[in-house]
Amino acid sequence: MRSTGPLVGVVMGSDSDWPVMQAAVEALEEFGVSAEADVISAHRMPEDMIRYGQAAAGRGLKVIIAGAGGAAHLPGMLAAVTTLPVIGVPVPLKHLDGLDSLLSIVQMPAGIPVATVAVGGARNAGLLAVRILATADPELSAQMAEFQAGLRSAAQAKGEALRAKVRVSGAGHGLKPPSDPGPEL
Ligand code: RP5
Repeated sequence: MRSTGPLVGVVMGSDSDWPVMQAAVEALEEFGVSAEADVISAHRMPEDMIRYGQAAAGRGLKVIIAGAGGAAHLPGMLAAVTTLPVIGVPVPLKHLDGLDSLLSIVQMPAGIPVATVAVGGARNAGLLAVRILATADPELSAQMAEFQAGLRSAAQAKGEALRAKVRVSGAGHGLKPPSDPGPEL
């Protein structure tokens, strides 16, 4: 499955969210998933936001990733006007470290889900969108399995390097190096 039009809509409340949100687009690009990106502000352009959400499925989008900061109403409001899965990305702003964004996005009322990733977790939003699309795309699913195998190998290599370091220095567990038995009593 590789349609020509975008399958994922990556939208955000302002272009100031882009430094965080671009990681979602990058993750989608890694898997060859076509995406579009735009600024759709829930508060500053509410009519456009409603239009975007209502038209999204009809335009061929399968997933919406929506990021916003502060009083972050964009993901929830889009979820209210579309049947597509919506993934929310809490964007951290200067104050409150993104906790405000997180709570604004995650505390949705029953019936209108938004799959909320970690504060600043746009890459995971992209990867989650890939997983959703992969349920209907065996090729994409195989790509995801390969990606996860790569993560496992990288983590194993980290463990191997750490074990080797501890063996050499005796550090890391409060151990003395084997060459230093300590003072004789
Ligand atoms: C939110 O207000 C946006 O999502 C952004 O995170 C924040 C600040 O927007 P700007 O003032 O930088 O345009 O709606």
